[in-house]
Amino acid sequence: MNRPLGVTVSRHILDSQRMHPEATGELSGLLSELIVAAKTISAEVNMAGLADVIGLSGKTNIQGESVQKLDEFANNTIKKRMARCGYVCAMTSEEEDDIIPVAECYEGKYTLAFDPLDGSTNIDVNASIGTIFSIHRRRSSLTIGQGTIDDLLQKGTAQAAAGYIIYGSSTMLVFSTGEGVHGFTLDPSVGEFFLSHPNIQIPDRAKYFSINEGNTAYWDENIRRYIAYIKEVNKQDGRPLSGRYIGTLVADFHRNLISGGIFLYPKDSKDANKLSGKLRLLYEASPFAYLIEQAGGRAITGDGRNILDIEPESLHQRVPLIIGSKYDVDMVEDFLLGRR
Ligand code: AFP
Repeated sequence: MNRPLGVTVSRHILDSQRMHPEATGELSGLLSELIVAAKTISAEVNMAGLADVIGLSGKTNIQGESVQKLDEFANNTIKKRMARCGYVCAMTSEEEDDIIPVAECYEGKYTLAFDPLDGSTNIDVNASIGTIFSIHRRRSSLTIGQGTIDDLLQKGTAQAAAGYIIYGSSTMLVFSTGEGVHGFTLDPSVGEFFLSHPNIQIPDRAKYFSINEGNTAYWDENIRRYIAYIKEVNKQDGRPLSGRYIGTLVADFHRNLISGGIFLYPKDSKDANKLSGKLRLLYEASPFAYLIEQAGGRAITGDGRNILDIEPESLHQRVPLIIGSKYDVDMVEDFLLGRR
């Protein structure tokens, strides 16, 4: 079989680094280590159903959710590899209560926030799952040694890079370092990611909408009005939109990014004490908001804030998230802010 002479992800990262003579190569090094962790997780995910890797680990995470064995494996793989890579000074994981410290002899100038395995309820049913990451430059001085929680609690606008790996019909890595969004597909026969989706731009108009409609009773009236509106028939302006919801944000985001779509996890009243969102700012909303803006889309909370402008207050803070094609996010905002 003739194989195309593809651009490997390492080649792509090094070429981008060359465009910046001031670059030290540390971000490139960090990304390369993360890619090794992703390949390790991908190999384990592909064993699900064969080896004893599916099912519960018997533990509960900070969010009060049961931890799957694969969740635990992915978390440990990233944590152990990145703690010794020499490029990060502190980490936080969706699966850990507190900041993950990095030994002083290994500390570097970046921080890493990650969701090791997003969509864990989909593991047992063979639907797509993913890993999400967000990288910031540390704010504290390198001379201080270990990074602090303050280094991790930074706005989305300050990200140096963000991305995800989707374990789906193939394994894909999609990331941005602020110069567009690029997608790479893993060729499992050679164990290498090749550039398959250069410079991804999200279509300006959504083809799909993604929301958990089981939550309708908990939504604000304005969200109900918007969802009813996009289901109305109006061929001229492309309605009704088609509904697609996987329940793995990585997979819902990826489909909408490629095909044009809008994903909504608005604030709801499920928690009787307060109206809140479900998704986590540092591990989900912020990295995806960074990617979507790089791809020409938008990400908002629905109450007048852009996701990237939110100053995080805690590691596991939750936010409402409305993200996707620009035209459609603008439209939701009009509904939510009472302009329609
Ligand atoms: P899990 O990783 O616990 O399965 O959560 C997945 C997730 O955080 C995100 O990936 C989905 O978009 C969202 O939750 C789905 O939530 P609902 O099940 O409430 O629709």
